[in-house]
Amino acid sequence: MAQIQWFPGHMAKARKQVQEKIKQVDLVLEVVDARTPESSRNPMLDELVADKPRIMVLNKQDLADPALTAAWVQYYQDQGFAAIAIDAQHAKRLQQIPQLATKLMAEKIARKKARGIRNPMIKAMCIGIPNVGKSTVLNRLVRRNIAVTGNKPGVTKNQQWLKASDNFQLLDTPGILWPKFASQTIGMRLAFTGAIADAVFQEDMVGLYGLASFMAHYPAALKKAYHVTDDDLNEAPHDLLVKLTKSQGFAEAYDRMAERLIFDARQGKLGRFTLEKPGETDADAE
Ligand SMILES: Nc1nc2c(ncn2[C@@H]2O[C@H](COP(=O)(O)OP(=O)(O)OP(=O)(O)O)[C@@H](O)[C@H]2O)c(=O)[nH]1
Ligand SMILES: [Mg+2]
Repeated sequence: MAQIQWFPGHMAKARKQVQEKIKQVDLVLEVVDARTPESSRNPMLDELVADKPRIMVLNKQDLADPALTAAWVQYYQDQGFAAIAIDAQHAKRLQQIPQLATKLMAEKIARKKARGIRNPMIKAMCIGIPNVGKSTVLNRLVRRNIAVTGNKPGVTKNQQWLKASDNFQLLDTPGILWPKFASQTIGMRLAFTGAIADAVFQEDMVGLYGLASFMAHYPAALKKAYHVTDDDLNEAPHDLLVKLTKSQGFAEAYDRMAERLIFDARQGKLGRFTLEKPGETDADAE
């Protein structure tokens, strides 16, 4: 899988742009998908962001498992980050972001005021992998739909400054992936939630990964959506995929059943789910 080219030229360019702009900003909003918080963190960004103050924004919490979202917020706070879970499609709680930013910048703001700057500007850069909702978060913060958004990776093509208020400015950036995932599971999680273009992975592999996860952690969702029985849940994931393919009317087109499962999960039709737990290794997950 590492051979597949999902790190096209525009991502290398986006990375370079972040590197250039990082010096101009006071803090960083790192947006992750609450369904895959750790897998949706780009390890390259740690290096780029270095010691800039950072707010971890766990977005799409409306789609994620609430108990696990709370556990993840705690996990990041324990690591010394400011962290907040939000649903950027609704403005609720979003104002906590400028509040947190002001708190993190308190010393710097005080220094600027002491130098006679009456209303110091806070500049924040929004970073993260594709499709986690960076542009949607920024549109909410500026209360206008300026940044283009869309439910596929790679919507934002260029950096763009947006003004949230007289003293809060935000930089939208294109989503950046990294050239090689540490494990296959990370790739599967990102494909299942739509952070990587669908064309990069085989649907049946991604669907099978999703099915196995739901069998292990959210069996009730499968029972409700596809009338899966307790006996079915004892089958190997592959056998259940074959069975579902038939029962859902796709005959032997396993890829179409896989596609359906991925689609339903992304739409929220299988309920709220989170694909990883704090402290769990990929080996545990596999
Ligand atoms: N359910 C749900 N959907 C969201 C949320 N935030 C964003 N979305 C949707 O997720 C999709 C991606 O949002 P964008 O804001 O375009 O994502 P992005 O991170 O800017 O993506 P790139 O520009 O491709 O890197 C869009 O269809 C949004 O409507 C959220 O909190 N909940
Ligand atoms: Mg965007």
